[in-house]
Amino acid sequence: MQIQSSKISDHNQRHKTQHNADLSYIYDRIEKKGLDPEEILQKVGDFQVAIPSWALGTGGTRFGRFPSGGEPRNLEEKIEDVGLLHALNRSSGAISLHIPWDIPKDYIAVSNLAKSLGLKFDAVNSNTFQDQLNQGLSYKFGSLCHTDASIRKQAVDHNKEVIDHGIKIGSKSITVWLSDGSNFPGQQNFRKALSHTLDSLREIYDHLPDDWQMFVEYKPFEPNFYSTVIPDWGTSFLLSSKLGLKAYSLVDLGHHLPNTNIEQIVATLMGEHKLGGFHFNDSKFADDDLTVGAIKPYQLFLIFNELIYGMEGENEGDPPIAWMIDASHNVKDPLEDLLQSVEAIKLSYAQALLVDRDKLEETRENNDVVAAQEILQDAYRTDVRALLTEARIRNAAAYDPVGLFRTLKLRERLMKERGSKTIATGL
Ligand code: LRH
Ligand code: MN
Repeated sequence: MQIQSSKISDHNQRHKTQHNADLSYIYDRIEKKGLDPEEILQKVGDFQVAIPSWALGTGGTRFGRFPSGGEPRNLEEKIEDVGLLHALNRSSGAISLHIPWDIPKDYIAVSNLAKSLGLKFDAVNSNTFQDQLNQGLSYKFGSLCHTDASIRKQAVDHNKEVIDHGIKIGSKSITVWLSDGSNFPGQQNFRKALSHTLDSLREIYDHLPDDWQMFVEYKPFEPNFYSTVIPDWGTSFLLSSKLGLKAYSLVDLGHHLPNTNIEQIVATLMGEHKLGGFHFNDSKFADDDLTVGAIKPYQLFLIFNELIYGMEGENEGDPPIAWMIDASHNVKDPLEDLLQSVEAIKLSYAQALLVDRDKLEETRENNDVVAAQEILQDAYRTDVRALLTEARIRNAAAYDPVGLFRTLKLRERLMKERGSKTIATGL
């Protein structure tokens, strides 16, 4: 399913007057700050977020799953759904695949379909947190860390296969998240588990093409509830530093214990040139995988404040950071949820671009704490939504993506096309 461009231009035309009023407000605010609205608009327009292939259907918890209907039944329909998102916001220009949930049957056809929708393939994800039907040995007690060398080998081979799939579709990075850990004191030898994991990651690292990256994703708990082999940024940084220049840490916002200062972790990893990418989502308690910006929007702004400090400064020469969403939708329409998440990410980026960095540095050097907060919160409290809207309209996308998704009854059309009981592979 594709959206006729006339539907989008008619929609935008209907909102032209209101939009122009909103736009002149923000242009005026930005110029008063001595900043160039066009320069910021260009950066906002160019900012693309990768959509997770495993979040195009409704997710669930162990307590239940409530499918929304019209979910994609295969990889091609997942790519089409990301194509719909990209047509509506021209900001979802990539898809991140999870293997084996999304093994392409026809690499050429899948690549051509993605290209025809203006999509690239971001990081591919391995999966040694589940046992597949045709799998010889179980990952019940771990994978890359396992006490049994043949199980470690099976997991290493899987990750190499994931890289090979990625090469065939033009991806340039692999994300390795390990559920490996233990549920009880005494169950695991922490030292052996970590050294096995490092040795196994090194074998996978050596399989990377020269222009590839490996993202080491950390998580404090779940599915193991006593220890996780890679629980925090420090362990991920340790491993990615020992592995080499192609290895980086990946920050999943939901993978932090309550009240963790994630923006400080971002600053530290960037300072070491080891921040590779993000899994954006939001959370109240744990790895809730909620809509980005739904719970802690100020934290997201503060994270982008640190990101821009690096991107426009000491990290200018670094490889581009991988901007990816990792969310799960229990009660929202998956596509509406993803549209809201992309919007929230770009809002925080745009707000952070309004921070007067030189003035902020000055207040910090003078320990003028009040003035520092005033500078940050003035940017955070600036309504930049019209800037994002203008960037969309200039890229032939929709004034109101969620609004148009509903007006065009896209979910209803997907349900008619695919059925109301279809369930997408994924979490
Ligand atoms: C683990 C995780 C990881 C994915 C999975 C779907 O919680 O964040 O990034 O492999 O979710
Ligand atoms: Mn993740």
